[in-house]
Amino acid sequence: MFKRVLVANRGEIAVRIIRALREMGIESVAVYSNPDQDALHTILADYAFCLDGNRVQETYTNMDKIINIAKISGADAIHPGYGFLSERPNFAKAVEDAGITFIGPNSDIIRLMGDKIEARKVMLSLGVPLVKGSETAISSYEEAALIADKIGYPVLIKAAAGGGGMGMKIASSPNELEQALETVKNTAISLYADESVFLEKYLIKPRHIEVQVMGDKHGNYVHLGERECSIQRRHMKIVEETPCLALSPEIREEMCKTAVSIAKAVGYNSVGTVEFIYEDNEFYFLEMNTRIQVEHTITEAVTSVDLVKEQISIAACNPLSVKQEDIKFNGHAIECRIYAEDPIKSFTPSPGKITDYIAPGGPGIRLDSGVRAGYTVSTYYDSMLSKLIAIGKDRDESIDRMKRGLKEFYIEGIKTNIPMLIAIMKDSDFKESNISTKFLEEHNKIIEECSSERKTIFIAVENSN
Ligand code: MV4
Repeated sequence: MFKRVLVANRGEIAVRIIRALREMGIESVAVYSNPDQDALHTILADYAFCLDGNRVQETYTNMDKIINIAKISGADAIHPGYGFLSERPNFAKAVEDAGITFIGPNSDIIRLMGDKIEARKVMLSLGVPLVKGSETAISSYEEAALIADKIGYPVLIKAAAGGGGMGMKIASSPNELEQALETVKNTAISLYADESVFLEKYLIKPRHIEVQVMGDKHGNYVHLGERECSIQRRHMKIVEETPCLALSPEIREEMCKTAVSIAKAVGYNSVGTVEFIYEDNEFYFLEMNTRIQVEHTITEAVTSVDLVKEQISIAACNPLSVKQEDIKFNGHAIECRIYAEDPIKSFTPSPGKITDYIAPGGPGIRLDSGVRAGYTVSTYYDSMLSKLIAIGKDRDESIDRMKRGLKEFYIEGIKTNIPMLIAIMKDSDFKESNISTKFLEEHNKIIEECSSERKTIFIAVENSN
């Protein structure tokens, strides 16, 4: 096992990783930017190194500096968390080349899954269901038009190097195709320096369901069930839950088996997630994420498997601690992401100092947070502050606990999306799990209620924020 691990991240996930390391008897090394000098992850780690001298925006992506600090501090592994350097094959490779263990799958798998066209080819060869579309990169407008005519509009143009909703554009009819193609190509060049794009039939109102998998370095593979992640806004997930009410036991089994077969086929050796879209009782592969995900917490809640400890242990060449038949699914879990956003300024980031802070607790509540009273939220980083997880014997109980936890959560000094989360929990369609990726677009009243200055809402905000 490792003696000391550098955590190349910040916020709640850095805290989450430090906690796992401490339970495992491994020392933690934090890195931090100037604005994060008194952040929770900086305080909680056994050692902390300042990464100043860079533009603060680039601090946590400075590969050379981070690898250097790992060497200086005597860390034998680096945990990248999510975002930042977590899915950059060149970073994973550089870490390995420096004689340090990268806590994640090997760099070849990260590279493969980072190329959505290559990933599609692998899935095609494995017989994994794919949305109809191009099998290779689109080389010309004429080729795109031909494929689009064959599969029918609307179509979605996606960047090969994209993912998570970045670099995509819908063409609803032939006359929008050329423009959409140009736009995605240009975005792809400026964001990823790679102009490869592909095309898929656009599913109008799917659910987004993903399966958690794990593989070790000894050829063992398991799944840990699915997560329903449909409730999102501008590609930012807001609420996730497990299990997904829409799945029959048969489809769930099929989806989880498919995810495991993908992990096996590529020799996946870490924790990972296979993303699907689901519509009309059919699921289709979207992408595979090779990192620990934000919403891993709900899977932990219903399986009692600690995914971060497992990820660290796998990287240290240990076999998985569980076999498929040992994994039992208990109860229902929901995660709400707490963002520092101002609802009356159309949910733009709301930076500032947290002047008072009361964390929710009690039965069935877990809070993973990167902030505390006295901490100043800056605009340099993602505006997600915390994740509130509610666990119950069934979905109704987890919803009741979530509502209660959200009302207890008191964050003074900045605006948050807590009122919107409470409105979602109270919504009748949500209660019936009548949801899709279009949920918030179709429930404008949830957003309007939270963003208007109507007195009733303001009382609610004042009392329960
Ligand atoms: C799609 C789609 C509909 N049809 N592909 C967005 C994130 C990226 N992983 C792929 N995404 C989508 N791909 C086809 N052919 C709809 C989405 C999508 C979405 C997917 C998951 C979660 C939220 C989403 C919100 C809007 C669109």
